[in-house]
Amino acid sequence: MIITVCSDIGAGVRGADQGINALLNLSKKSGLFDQIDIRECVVTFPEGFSSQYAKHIEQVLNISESVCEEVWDSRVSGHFPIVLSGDHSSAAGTIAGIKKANPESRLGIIWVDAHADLHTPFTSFSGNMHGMPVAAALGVDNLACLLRDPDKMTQEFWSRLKLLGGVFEKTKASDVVYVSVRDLEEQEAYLIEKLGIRNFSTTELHDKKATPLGEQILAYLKDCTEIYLSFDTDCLDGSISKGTGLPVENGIMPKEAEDLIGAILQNEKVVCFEITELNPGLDINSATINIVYHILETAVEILKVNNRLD
Ligand SMILES: [Mn+2]
Repeated sequence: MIITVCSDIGAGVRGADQGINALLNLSKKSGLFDQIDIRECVVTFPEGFSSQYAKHIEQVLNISESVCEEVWDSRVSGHFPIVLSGDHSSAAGTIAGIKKANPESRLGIIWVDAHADLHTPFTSFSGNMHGMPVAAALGVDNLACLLRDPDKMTQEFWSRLKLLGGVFEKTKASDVVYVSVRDLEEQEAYLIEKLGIRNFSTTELHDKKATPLGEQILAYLKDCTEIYLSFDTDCLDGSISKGTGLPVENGIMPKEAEDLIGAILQNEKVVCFEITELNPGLDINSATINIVYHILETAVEILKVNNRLD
């Protein structure tokens, strides 16, 4: 099942909501999603509360609730949801939906991204919500790195975001794996160090090669009963990821991304895959779109072969 989340409200640079249609248009031409159910999350909520500490947080919460419900419904009906989202803030909803469908599960998270997305309204300088979903999933505030003094309303909405899906701590830091995270702010670096989150660097990926690294990541998460794989377009090398809000050098090359995603999706513990932060308005000659579409194609083919996609 495909679940779309056409929102860019959590990003600093707007336009990632168009990335979903770009992928859907290519899929129509090739028939990639023929016979696959496509569901659309509700994203048209009124603007609501917003603050400099957490921009559009009420709308992000409402959209995340909608994502949570769709992913939950998909999981309890026995489907494998591929989530195509605009900005990465939606992942708080995706993770909540997976956990709500199976609260007893030990959920592992593989976060392939240039950024750790580990900020909170207490530590974020920009207040952009797409930098916060991993912190929300872990249920952390990171008060040791207090940079901001969010108002009561912001704190209340943040608490609700952390509690999405009815479970406070959706995953443990030891069950989170970063791949290619390389653009860290000091508050995030502090948490990664303090919580001991494993970050497989781009150099490790280049050296070990993508397929063995994928297997190593799965071995690292061997005690998890379910795994969520999140792919942020900006994990790709800055030279080929112009079509994303925050391109960063020293990233993943297309073939590596395909092989890595392919190796991970072979594991049946993986229950959901998300692709996010594709911004066609910034893309030159559709280079990034074509790369991301090819990764999506690879993922769909593997899941189809394994009879996991319908
Ligand atoms: Mn991200």
